[in-house]
Amino acid sequence: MLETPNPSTNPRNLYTWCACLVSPAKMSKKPAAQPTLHKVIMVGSGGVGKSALTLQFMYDEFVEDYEPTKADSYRKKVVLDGEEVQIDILDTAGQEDYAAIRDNYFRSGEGFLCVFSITEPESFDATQEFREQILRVKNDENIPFLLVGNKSDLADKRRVPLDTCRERAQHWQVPYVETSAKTRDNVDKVFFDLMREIRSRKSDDSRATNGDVKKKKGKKMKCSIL
Ligand SMILES: Nc1nc2c(ncn2[C@@H]2O[C@H](COP(=O)(O)OP(=O)(O)OP(=O)(O)O)[C@@H](O)[C@H]2O)c(=O)[nH]1
Ligand SMILES: [Mg+2]
Repeated sequence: MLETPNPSTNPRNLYTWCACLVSPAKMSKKPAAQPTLHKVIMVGSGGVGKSALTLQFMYDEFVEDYEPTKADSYRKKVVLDGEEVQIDILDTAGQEDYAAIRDNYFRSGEGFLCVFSITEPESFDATQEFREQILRVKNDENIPFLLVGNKSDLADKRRVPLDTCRERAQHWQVPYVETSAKTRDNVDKVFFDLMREIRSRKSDDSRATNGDVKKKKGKKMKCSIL
């Protein structure tokens, strides 16, 4: 039969009992630092492969069936250039029925994978609208953003010329990458490249903020002398 430790009679049990109540993490003064979180949003028309890319990245599997998404979110720890970080992926709905709720989702994003299918010119045209909506909501021309031409395995069904895709990306001054959620080609690349852009953006922002704080502090001191 198992005995309940009695701290009053056995000093060894006292230690065990205390250890049960207070976990080592709580006993230490500094809480363990959480890995940096990078928030990525998948955007693009219905059926272009946003969910397939996300699921391939998350679980290394390709889903053949098409089930339109409402909104799904995923989180995973990854190692980005030697640093452990967390990626948070919000896979949004491409179907027009859900267009009205996009603003709210876009607001929370730190970086965007704007996906179209190289087999479907309408989905390429739609990237223009997605980009405009993102810039409007984020109010930031330099928001981390990749243009992604998916379904590169279907080269014989290609209907958006490579040059046209590159031109648009060049015009927007964003990277252009072709992926296949089916073969996994460039899947890791687009998520990792975007995280690098987000990381570099965050470090620029924090430098700018520190600069502002110093400036403000300087101004404050001047005022107090006057
Ligand atoms: N051959 C091929 N098929 C793909 C690829 N990516 C996605 N598909 C297929 O395209 C269909 C639509 O993919 P989804 O990932 O569900 O599309 P989605 O962009 O998430 O669509 P919504 O959720 O409606 O916005 C599915 O049948 C997928 O299997 C790809 O790279 N190659
Ligand atoms: Mg989907």
